[in-house]
Amino acid sequence: MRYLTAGESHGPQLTTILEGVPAGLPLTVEDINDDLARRQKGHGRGRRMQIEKDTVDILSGVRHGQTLGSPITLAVTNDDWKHWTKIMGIEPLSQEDQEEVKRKVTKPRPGHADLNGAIKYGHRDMRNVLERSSARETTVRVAAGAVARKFLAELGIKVAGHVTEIGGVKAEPQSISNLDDLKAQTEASPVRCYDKKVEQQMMDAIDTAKENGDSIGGIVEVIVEGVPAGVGSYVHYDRKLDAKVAASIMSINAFKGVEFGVGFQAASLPGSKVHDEIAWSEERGYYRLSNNLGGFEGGMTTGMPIVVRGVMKPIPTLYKPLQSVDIDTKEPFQASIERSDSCAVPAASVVAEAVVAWEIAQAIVEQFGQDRMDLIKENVQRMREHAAKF
Ligand code: EPS
Repeated sequence: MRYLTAGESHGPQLTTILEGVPAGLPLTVEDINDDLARRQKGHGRGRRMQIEKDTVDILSGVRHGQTLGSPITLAVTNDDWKHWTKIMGIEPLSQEDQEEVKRKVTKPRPGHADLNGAIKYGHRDMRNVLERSSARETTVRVAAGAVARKFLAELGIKVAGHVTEIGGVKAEPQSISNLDDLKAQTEASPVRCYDKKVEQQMMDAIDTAKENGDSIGGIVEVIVEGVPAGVGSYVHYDRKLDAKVAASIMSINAFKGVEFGVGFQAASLPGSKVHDEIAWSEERGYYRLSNNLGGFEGGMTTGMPIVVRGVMKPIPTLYKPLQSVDIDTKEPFQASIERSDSCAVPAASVVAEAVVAWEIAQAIVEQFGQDRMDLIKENVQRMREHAAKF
């Protein structure tokens, strides 16, 4: 399976085409709209989210509520487009419009794609960069991920994401034994955090950042339960599933690092405190006595929950001026921007769920059969039985 996305932040719509989704998967717009609505929420979002009411149109690949195996096209309309029809118009500009649209973006924001993208593609108007590098694009990645989540649910695999840290305020670590409970708790939280004790502190940190014209980042965690052991491979660098999951997290706008299980703490722990001891029971088959490695050994799943975290830097579009250089005049200036989110970590946890769900679904389709949902189900079941008896 693979997908491409297209669309500018203030263009008419965002589109994704999903290729290779097996035939026979039940799919409706509700399956996708639920996740789109979840991505729009979160304390710290800016005014744009009041303009948009993200819902999907399924334009191909589904008939009578079932996938066909043909490419699935998903589209989300940008409601803000109506305010940008001239600036973002598709047709060449008329003489009179040229004056209005002349306001080129020549002042790159530190930390954003603006300057490097402009140098790379030769754009003297950096709007040509920022429109596509905007995190608005994650809308359709969440739509693609919702399809993957539906596929995984058919195989008894659950995916949940949550926020563990915002602006230095950390949730108390607790062992998570039930993803449905986690989902219920975090769904009710404006910062998607299970720890009620720090929720308010996180919101205060966001409010303070906003008052100061600043932004803050944080850490999100995604947990995937029910993946059979042995998905992925150790035989080649590009078949290691943990590497693919890591890349998917790093591909989310503003993400700067990834860890699995105990992650970077492993640097300071002895091997005896890191490696998960192996046990076997009639009921569970093989399992680990701990899950410090976050569900991966040797690029393959262990059958334990996958636990992956990503760190998001503060959003670089700030009200607080930062030093930069105008690309036309080469004069230094203090960048000051009008509209942005002060924190999008809660929304990013929904995006992280989506990209991880896609990678796991893609690995399963590749390993257990490509075309038909019924055959994939049988093959996954066979693999589970094989692992239990092994
Ligand atoms: C973004 C800037 C803001 C965010 C946007 C990402 O949009 P605008 O420039 O229209 O105010 O709201 O995120 C979304 C629109 C979204 O759907 O998540 C940026 O510069 O990356």
